[in-house]
Formats: sequence, structure tokens, C-alpha cells
Amino acid sequence: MVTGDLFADHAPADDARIALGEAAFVLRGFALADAAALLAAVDAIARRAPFRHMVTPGGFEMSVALTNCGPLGWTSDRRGYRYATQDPLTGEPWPPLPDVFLQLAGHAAAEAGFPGFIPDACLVNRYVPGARLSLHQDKDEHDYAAPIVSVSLGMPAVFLFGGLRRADKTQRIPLFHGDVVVWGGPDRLRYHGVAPLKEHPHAVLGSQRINLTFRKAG
Ligand code: MD3
Ligand code: FE
Repeated sequence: MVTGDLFADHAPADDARIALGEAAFVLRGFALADAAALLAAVDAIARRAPFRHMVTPGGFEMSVALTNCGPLGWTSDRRGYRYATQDPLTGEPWPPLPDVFLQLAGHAAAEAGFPGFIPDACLVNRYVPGARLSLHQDKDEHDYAAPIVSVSLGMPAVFLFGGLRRADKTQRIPLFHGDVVVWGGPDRLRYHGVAPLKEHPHAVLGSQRINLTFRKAG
């Protein structure tokens, strides 16, 4: 990276593929060219499956708002976490995965060494200033051999990347509008989270961050 300006609207376009682990890579700016199409698709998804604050099994309301698209969607309530074919809010199937989502996820995964990635779930997370995601593992998916691909849009965030145990020390990685991260193999079950979002309004999205996470859940 040439500069480290957290206040920039996106990372410097230096084509970098930064290794975070053995099989975890940040692809700086990989989604920049598709950002407008991705955001238009998010708007269309949210009209059918609105963003909502889910409740954890422990009874806490998540500060991040979320929705889903694809055959499976991640949900949480007092009974637990699970993937479901229908949106519990509307009783309807989740909106389909837009083509631009599938293409981008497949290309990014291939770039990081995971060819042939076809996700069946996309979580769409929306952060406003103060929203955070505490350290967790993603283990509600059946197939840990498939990678996870994440796309960051809007305000920058500090991604926390830990180890296989909750107490392991965490790296702090700033993620900007247009960045894509791919996690697989031995890094797939590492603890991770997002630090409380700071207010640095983005030119396109204002005071929000949208994160898309593509998974093979079923
Ligand atoms: C690292 N989302 O939705 S990127 C999540 O920015 C989630 O909204 C964050 O963690 C966000 O579960 C972080 C996605 C991510 C997803 C799975 C991972 C990072 C991961 C699995 C292993 C290591
Ligand atoms: Fe996660």
C-alpha cells in the first residue's frame, strides 16, 4: 500500500493481493468496478427482504443489521443460529443471488486459489457508526472446504483477525470500499470480528458500511 489513509473513500488501487494467513487474502479494490451494480442490487434485495436487527440466542440484539440473498439465508433468534430457505420476517424465499454477486464471488475466490466457488448464501450486513461484530467463528456451514468471500462497501472498517482459539491475539486490518477478502483452508475457522465503526462518511454510501459475505452453507 502506498498510503494508509483511513479517511480515503477507497484503498489505493495498487492491485495488491495481501496475505493475511496461509489461505486468506485481501484483494484491494477488487470490487471497485462493480460497486455501483452491487449497491443497486443490495437496494433491490432490501426492498424484498428488509434489513433487520437479529437477536442472538443469549437475547442480545445485534448492532449490525442484516438480510440475505440466495437459496439459504443466515438467521438468529432465541432458539439459535441457522440457515433457512425462507425469510422469517416475510415467510418468502430469500431473493435470488444476483448475477453480479455470483460472478464477483467466483472471480475473487479463483484469484485467491479457490476455483469453482459457487456460493448458495450471501449475508448482507449493514453497519452504522458504533455498530460492531464481536469475535466469533463461522461454523454454521456444512462444508468447511469451501472458502468465504467478503466484499466491503462504503465506510472503512477495522477487521479483527484472530486465531483458532478465542484468546489468540488478533491482527487489525483496515478494509475499504471495494476491498474483497477471501478465507479458506486452514484460515476458514479462525476467530474474527469488526471493531466499532467510526464515523468517516463515504462519498457514495454516507455513514454506512455494507458487507457482503458469500458462503457455501448447504
Ligand atoms: C474470517 N462479517 O458476517 S467479513 C460475518 O465485515 C462476518 O461484516 C464481517 O464476520 C463483516 O460472519 C467480517 C467476513 C468473514 C466471514 C467469515 C470468515 C470473515 C471470516 C471466516 C473465517 C475467517
Ligand atoms: Fe463471521
